[in-house]
Amino acid sequence: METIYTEKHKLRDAKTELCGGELVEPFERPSRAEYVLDRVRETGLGPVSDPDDFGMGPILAIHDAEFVEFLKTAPARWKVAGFNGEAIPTTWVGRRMSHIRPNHVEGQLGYYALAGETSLTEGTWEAAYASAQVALTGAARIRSGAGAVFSLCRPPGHHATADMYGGYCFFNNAAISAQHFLDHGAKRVAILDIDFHHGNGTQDIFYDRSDVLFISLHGDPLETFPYHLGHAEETGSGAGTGFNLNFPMPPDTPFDVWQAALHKGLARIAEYKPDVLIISLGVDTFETDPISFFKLKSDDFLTMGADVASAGLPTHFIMEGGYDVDEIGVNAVNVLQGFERAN
Ligand code: OKP
Ligand code: ZN
Repeated sequence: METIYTEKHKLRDAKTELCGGELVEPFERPSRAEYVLDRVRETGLGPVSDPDDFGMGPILAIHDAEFVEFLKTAPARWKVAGFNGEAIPTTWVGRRMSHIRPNHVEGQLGYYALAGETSLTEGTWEAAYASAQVALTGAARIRSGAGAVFSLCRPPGHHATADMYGGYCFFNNAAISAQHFLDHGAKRVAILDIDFHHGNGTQDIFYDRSDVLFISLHGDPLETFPYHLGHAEETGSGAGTGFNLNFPMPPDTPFDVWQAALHKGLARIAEYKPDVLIISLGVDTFETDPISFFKLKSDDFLTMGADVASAGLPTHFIMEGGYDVDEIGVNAVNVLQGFERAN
């Protein structure tokens, strides 16, 4: 399986994450992608290629233009405003408050952030742009006939909505890839999100549409990030009713319970008959992930890959989360090897 990768992810190198009232070293750090790349090379998974440049068009097919411009300019504007640290929101649009966009950069952070842990820094926009190009290149490989491809995206994307960033995400790589397939002849795309966290951004982007089936397995939002979306009752709206499927699961969920949900998701995908399957691949379901609460073991990721292969679809793996950095390479590549061995 080919891997798409660029070093430009290193431009996303925040010094701070707001965690438990402290500013800590971000969990979402450059070494994550390095470890995954090392493991891809060590296992001989396949060639590693640079992304092509598809420009802004496919990003703007998903994201609001003013939001994109905000992400690009906010760090410099934050400095001009006289702030010395990294840009972190200090306000929210609370219930019954106005959705008029403020002029001041601090107010715009509150307007565009869906969470407060993610600092905006110089270089973030360029890294997020490159990450989206990695996903688009992976999509193009599938369009030209590859059965599977691994887009080693960083920063991740599944929490980003059309006009909100947060949860370490800026551009929604999976959504950008899905729309790219649809704009090039695909009739139906399924996105299966197996990151520990609910893919609220992807769900939100496609919530009222039937041309993208979104399925997410995740920690129950009553207990964990992103807290405010991801319940089982969320099944889509309007034309999209029935095309959104959530499997929230409680703390300490072991692999057999998780796998039963995976099988239900795969059954729904088989019924939907998509032209292509996108996997939002997070490995923060791992038992020692520092910010998550499932109990999957390294070998379970091999089984998971084999289960995904049983769908028999062209499959675009897009990297999302995973924060036990020492094991992220083994776990992510286990999914890909499990997939390949089953094919
Ligand atoms: C991104 B992805 C740590 C809390 C972290 C944000 C988690 C974002 C996860 N104190 N909250 O889904 O892996
Ligand atoms: Zn996650």
